Amino acid sequence: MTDEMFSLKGKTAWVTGAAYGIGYAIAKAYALCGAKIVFNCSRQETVDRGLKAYAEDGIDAKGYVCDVTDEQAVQECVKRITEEVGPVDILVNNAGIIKRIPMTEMDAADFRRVIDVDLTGAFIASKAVIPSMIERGGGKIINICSMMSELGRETVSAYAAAKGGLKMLTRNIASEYGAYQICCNGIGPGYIATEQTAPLREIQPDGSRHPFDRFIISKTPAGRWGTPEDLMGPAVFLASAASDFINGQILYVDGGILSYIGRQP
Ligand code: NAP
Ligand code: GCO
Repeated sequence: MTDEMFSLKGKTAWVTGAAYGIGYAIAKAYALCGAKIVFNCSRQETVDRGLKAYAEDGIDAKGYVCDVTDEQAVQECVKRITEEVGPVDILVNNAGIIKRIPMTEMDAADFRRVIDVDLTGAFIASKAVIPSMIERGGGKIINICSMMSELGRETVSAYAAAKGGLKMLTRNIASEYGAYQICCNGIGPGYIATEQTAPLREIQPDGSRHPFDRFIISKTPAGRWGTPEDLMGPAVFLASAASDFINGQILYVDGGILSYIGRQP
């Protein structure tokens, strides 16, 4: 065993939705381990924001405007990535949205959009890279799942359904393509301080912490929100040769929240 097991030198890593937040941290970790970085977002301004951030971090990343729910656009994006950078060795299905609406008040269109981005998008992107991975003897696919792959809570029915489905898509890709040395695993972040969870951490008018913020702190043994940087090591591990015999697993990076019944009041 050497540290080469964790090297990503010469690999092309495509992290969807990696302009900022969790995806950006994962892509930065991959760059630090030697990978070539490509990412996509659905909006030009977000791609531009990401390119600026990568450049400031000294990372030569390529960004593409591509909505992961548009299969033709994804196929064309993968063709461009292959021509301009190289075949995708590592795919991280990170792009995701959430809509926090009580189920009985949620339009079916809103429900479908969350499922489309968070679940179907991962199917579309994975389908686009698997044939090339098979031809080249293998690859790594990492799906960014969630606490909501295991738990429900009020107002996140679509998101939980999508992330629960993403857990099973992870297992099914592992089952269907493991024989081709394709490893498909998931990372289940706990509550991470990003733009997506900013509304849950807003300081209240009286200067106090958001009730949900206090709730998560109490439910997390680590006593804090996670940061995108907490995901860097687990993501490198699952993208590297160090995890070649791990397939279909979800690695929860949650500060212990899933294991904890909660402090006695
Ligand atoms: P974020 O800050 O909201 O960033 C989401 C990224 O995805 C943005 O770059 C966004 O760019 C992109 N995106 C959204 N829809 C897209 C689409 N249709 N096609 C392509 N790109 C798209 O999210 P985050 O907090 O970093 O979370 C990243 C992933 O981790 C998500 O899958 C989320 O569900 C999951 N997660 C987050 C947490 C947490 O606590 N933050 C915990 C567990 C899991 P555009 O809007 O420009 O497309
Ligand atoms: C929410 C949060 C969570 C996190 C994450 C937890 O509203 O409950 O957004 O869903 O995003 O998925 O793992």
